[in-house]
Amino acid sequence: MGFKQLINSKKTLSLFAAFVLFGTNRLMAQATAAADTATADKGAMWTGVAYYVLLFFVASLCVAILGKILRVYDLTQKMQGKKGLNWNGIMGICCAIFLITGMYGAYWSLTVQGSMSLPEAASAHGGAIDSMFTTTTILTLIVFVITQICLFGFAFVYRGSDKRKAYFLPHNNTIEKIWTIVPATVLTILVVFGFFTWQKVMNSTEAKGDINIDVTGHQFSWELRYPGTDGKLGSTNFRLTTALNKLGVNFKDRNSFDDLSADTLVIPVNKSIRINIHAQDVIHSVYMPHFRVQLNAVPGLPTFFKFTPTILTSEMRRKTDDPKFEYLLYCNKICGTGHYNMQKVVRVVTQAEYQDWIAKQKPYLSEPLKKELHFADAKPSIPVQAASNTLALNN
Ligand SMILES: [Cu+2]
Repeated sequence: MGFKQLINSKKTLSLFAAFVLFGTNRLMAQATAAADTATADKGAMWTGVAYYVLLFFVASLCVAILGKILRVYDLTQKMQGKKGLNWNGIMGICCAIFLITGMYGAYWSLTVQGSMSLPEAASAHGGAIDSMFTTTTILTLIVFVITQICLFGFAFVYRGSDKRKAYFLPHNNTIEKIWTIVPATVLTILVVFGFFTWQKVMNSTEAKGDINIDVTGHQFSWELRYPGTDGKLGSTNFRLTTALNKLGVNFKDRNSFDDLSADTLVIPVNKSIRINIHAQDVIHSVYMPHFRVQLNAVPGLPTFFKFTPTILTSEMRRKTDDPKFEYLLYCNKICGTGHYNMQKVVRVVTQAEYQDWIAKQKPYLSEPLKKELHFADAKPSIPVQAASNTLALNN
């Protein structure tokens, strides 16, 4: 195929189109990310795109040149009456090389990146999740190794040769049975194992925790609400949401009077913590990897997760040899541009430290909110504007 034909061929054009689209995508993504930092990064962005475009063309050119050289060599050999290149042999050896390098890559990924996957479990149910994860990983790893060896090993060992003829195997019931029954059995065991583990973790019959905490997600932060001395959280209604009453707490419910707001999710060790999960705009996801906790926060659909932290933050700081270590609550749903920054510090403390901390937290029902709601002890001078905003409360 000549150079003109190469340029004109549909395949080349569609490849180029896909590449341009990919480049534009990259450009758009970078442009969004760089929107805040304005023009400063623009130079770097264009250099980045140009670099990848150039790299793609150089790599394509190298492959094309190598292919042409081999083709010319092959034709020359044939013209001289020789056998030419043994493509079956080359492809077979390529498969063997791919098998060895691929297996090494998988081993490297498992040992180097695998150790980064999950930190030590710091909750009572964490062990059960981990053992399920390990069982699944070991089983899939065994299947992966066997299938890869069979796939590329067979392609190498039984590569095309003039000395032997391929065996024609149209159908074999025994093989069909084996490769249907074995995976079905293994998958059933895994699903049933997972089902019982999840049932045990969620344990909804004993839904009430020692401490109930409301965790509400919105773009792009988490709001926390703790119960006061009565241990009960007041109800909420999204219609009551105002600038001051961010969570739409219903103050007709007396349980809400002593509720507290907090900046850090402080929880006592070895106590059952129930977090009530809410979302105010889009779907977010409460994710605390150390505690093996993850549950979506869906607008209009309150959910909860109950767990028992078992390792103090101070103990974890010693274990990780990191004096600044903090547990974190992340958002695990890509919920918008500020998603990456949507996190809250979680601190596991002793019961005494928790009591000290909770005593210092500010009431959710702040003075300005009392004024907005016309509470008896608030000053009578309420602006007309604010008063009209409270109409929704009487619905
Ligand atoms: Cu989010």
